[in-house]
Amino acid sequence: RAQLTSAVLGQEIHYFCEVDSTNNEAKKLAANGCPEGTIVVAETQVTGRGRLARSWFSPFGKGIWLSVVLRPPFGPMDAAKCTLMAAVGVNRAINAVTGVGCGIKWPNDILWNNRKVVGILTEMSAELDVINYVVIGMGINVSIEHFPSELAPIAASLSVATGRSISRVKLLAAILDELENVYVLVKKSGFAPVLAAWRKESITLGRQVDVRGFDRSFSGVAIDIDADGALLVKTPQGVERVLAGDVSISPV
Ligand code: BT5
Repeated sequence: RAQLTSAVLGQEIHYFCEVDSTNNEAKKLAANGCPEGTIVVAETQVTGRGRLARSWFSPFGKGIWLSVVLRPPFGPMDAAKCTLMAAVGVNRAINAVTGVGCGIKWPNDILWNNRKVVGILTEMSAELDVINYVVIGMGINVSIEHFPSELAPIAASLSVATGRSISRVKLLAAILDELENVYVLVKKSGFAPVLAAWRKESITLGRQVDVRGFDRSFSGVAIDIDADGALLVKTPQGVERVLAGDVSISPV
């Protein structure tokens, strides 16, 4: 705590050596009324999760496995944009602390050299049109040198990207600072400025993409995100709007 400079995020810290998933712990704490800004960090996760019941590789001491509890004053429709907001904050912190050039892939990945260094999983609890809490889970690969074979071609860590060791405490402090900055900005001015920042840091826009949605698949050029954070993809049939799904970027 002494090394953190954020005002609200990280005021309450729950640190675990081992946990099932920091998002699960954060959701329990949030449901029990923990204050906004409470964070959960762990050295390793036994069942770290991605979206759609995928697993997240979280080796001991080699990453920042982090969840942040927010109690935002906006409605459930805006929760998906929290992922984009978090991506902007984390990307800024990474680029500031490590100097490595990372970019954001819609909606929830930060990539270096086409390899994933960060995944973000936002989960929410809401009643009618009021958000009870949002948990933003972030997995940041800091010093993983060896990935399991299925991840080796698609994943990377920051120490490998930069060729030097990275202080997890420094990076965590920067992430909480930057996340707090973007969150304060959203509360003050709405999502438009943060979505504008997202566009600048995106590596998806302007690229040929393959979209695998829940019920459809197609290809086209990613041209923009709209005010809801949905990806707009231009296809020969017209512009398709993708609110959730997986996108792969075709090699140039
Ligand atoms: C994500 O899902 O990228 C969200 C990951 C969120 C992880 C954090 S860690 C702290 C918090 N607690 C949790 O339990 N989760 C959050 P998705 O877009 O569905 O991507 C998942 C896919 O990424 C997997 O199917 C693998 O292909 C790949 N993957 C798994 N572990 C990885 C890693 N460490 N680095 C890079 N890619 C990985």
